[in-house]
Amino acid sequence: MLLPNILLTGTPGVGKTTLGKELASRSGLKYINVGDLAKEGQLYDGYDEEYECPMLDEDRVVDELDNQMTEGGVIVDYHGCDFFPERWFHVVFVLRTNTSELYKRLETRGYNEKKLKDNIECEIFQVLYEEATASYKEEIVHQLPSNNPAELENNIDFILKWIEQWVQVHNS
Ligand code: DAT
Repeated sequence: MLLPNILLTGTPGVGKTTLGKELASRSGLKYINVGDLAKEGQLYDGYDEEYECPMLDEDRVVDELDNQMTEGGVIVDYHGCDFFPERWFHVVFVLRTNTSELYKRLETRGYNEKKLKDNIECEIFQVLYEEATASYKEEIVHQLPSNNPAELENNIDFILKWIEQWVQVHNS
């Protein structure tokens, strides 16, 4: 059976992981968190002194995932998308969260002032939405609000329906 690949993107803290894991358990698709994958495989290339974090080796991440992506049925979670091959994804969801709510979530994570400010600005200036529309056909890029549990439920329902339709169209 043909299954779609879904990209969940957006500023850190908008709820990609929460949504991705729930979607995977309800749809049977496989969930992949690119940050965790890189950590497990040490897919890094250098260290970012300013942000005090290792830098992703994008080419190795792509190589690592390519076979699975070609097979289909994968939900990918990452706060970036311009280095993934365009052919990988059938749909892209950019989660969006209001500034005050996002601030609370990131503060809980213990982010320092600079990291907090940069991530809030990233959301205000819709950096990830613009990256997504620059990297994929606009008609496959959708923004979803992700401020509260009701919106999370709506997003799950919406994406499950989208998957069901895609599967019907591509397997008949
Ligand atoms: P991300 O993977 O985008 O970094 P996350 O899934 O780890 O985000 O979520 C960050 C925090 O926000 C976490 O404590 C769960 C919470 N959260 C996620 N989606 C939410 C929603 N729709 N409503 C309320 N809280 C949410």
